[in-house]
Amino acid sequence: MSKKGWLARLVAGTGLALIALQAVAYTQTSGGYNMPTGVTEIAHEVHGLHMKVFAVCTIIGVLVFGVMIYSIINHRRSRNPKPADFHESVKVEIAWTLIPFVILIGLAVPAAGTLIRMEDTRNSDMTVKITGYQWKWQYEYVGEDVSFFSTLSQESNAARQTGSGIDVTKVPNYLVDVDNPLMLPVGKKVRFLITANDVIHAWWVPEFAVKKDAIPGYINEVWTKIEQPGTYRGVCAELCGRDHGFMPIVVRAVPEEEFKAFLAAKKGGASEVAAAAPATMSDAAPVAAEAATPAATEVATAAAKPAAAKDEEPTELVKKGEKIYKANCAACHQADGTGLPPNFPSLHGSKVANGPADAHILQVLKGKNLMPPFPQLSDEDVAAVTTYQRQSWGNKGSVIQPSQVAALRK
Ligand code: HEC
Ligand SMILES: [Cu+2]
Repeated sequence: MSKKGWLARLVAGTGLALIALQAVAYTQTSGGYNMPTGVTEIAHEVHGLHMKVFAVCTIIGVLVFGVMIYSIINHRRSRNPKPADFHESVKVEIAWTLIPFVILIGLAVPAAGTLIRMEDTRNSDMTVKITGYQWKWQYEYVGEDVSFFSTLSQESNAARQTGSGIDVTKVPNYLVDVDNPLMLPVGKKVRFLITANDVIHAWWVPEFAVKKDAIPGYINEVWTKIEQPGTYRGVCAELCGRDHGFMPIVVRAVPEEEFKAFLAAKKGGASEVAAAAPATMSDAAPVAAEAATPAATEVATAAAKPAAAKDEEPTELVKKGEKIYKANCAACHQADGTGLPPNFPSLHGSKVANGPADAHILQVLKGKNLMPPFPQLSDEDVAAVTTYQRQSWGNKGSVIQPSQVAALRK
């Protein structure tokens, strides 16, 4: 072989080795190209499996491509025009059947073990029901009477609007931040029951190695046990419609004491708690006086009208409506109804909230321009939230009943 030929090989070989070394180095750094090592035992196992498979693939790749490249160069036609034509070698056939078989079994056995452990939700310390909506998550601490919605943070949401003029690189955790993170205790086995209310979503937090489809009508089970306190982020991993990219997941893992304090505070009547779980609302405390008074006369007329059996007491509607408003509408229209002009209009003296009921209901069901539709809200919820808007902030709109919403939904 000529001197030049060897030199070319040396340079090419060194180059390849350097690329390979760099790739390996990157896999070891977090935030590099590799998947995270994670903060749960399962995540570590998954990472370990991934590295094992990666190593096997690399070795096979180097061997196969090595032989291929060697053959292409050394058995090229210009050099050796008569190819060998051996075939039906029993030894070779046995080898290339057995070797892949052994490799696959060697990978499948540990992988199956991890899969079985992932599915084993027995002996969990607590359960969180996760429901996907277009486009938000609902978390319910089963048996604790605590539940709330978790939506894209107001900062990210304002910045993402077309023409917002906000430099998104300056928004902290842009598109991966929420208003109400899921709080979980560290060191506890948490079982998740995952479902959806409209289309298929998927709840995915890479640091936990948890990724499960959220399917309407089905409940999927999975679990986690977080080792270290911290904030862990994820996203919906199933293309679920227009705002699929805007329903991030944030989990805050805290020591058990802090978690208990959080639960207690939520039970102590944080407003969005009951809104998220209308079925469990039982307290019948009187409505805030300011919301009820301006509507008193209209309330009386509306109540006097002959109405369907399931019609709601207006005071109940306003009370429920405030909670639904805070959970679903306040991000844009603000808790005090003043909005964030110019994009999100104030509802004080709003034409829609003081105008015909149908237009108001349709705006909530179907959305309008920058305002998303809310088909996931029940008839009762829509009636409640629109009534709340029509009776608040000096507005003089009429009461809206669930039956009116039902009629327009068709
Ligand atoms: C993502 C932000 C956003 C959310 C959340 C939102 N809205 Fe809106 N809303 C808007 C925008 C933008 C408009 C103006 C739409 C237009 O006319 O172009 C609007 C307009 C309205 C109006 C009409 C105001 C007027 O007089 O022009 C009403 C009523 C309203 N929204 C009710 C609701 C209700 C009820 C909810 C919660 C269920 C809600 N909105 C949630 C963005 C939002
Ligand atoms: Cu989704």
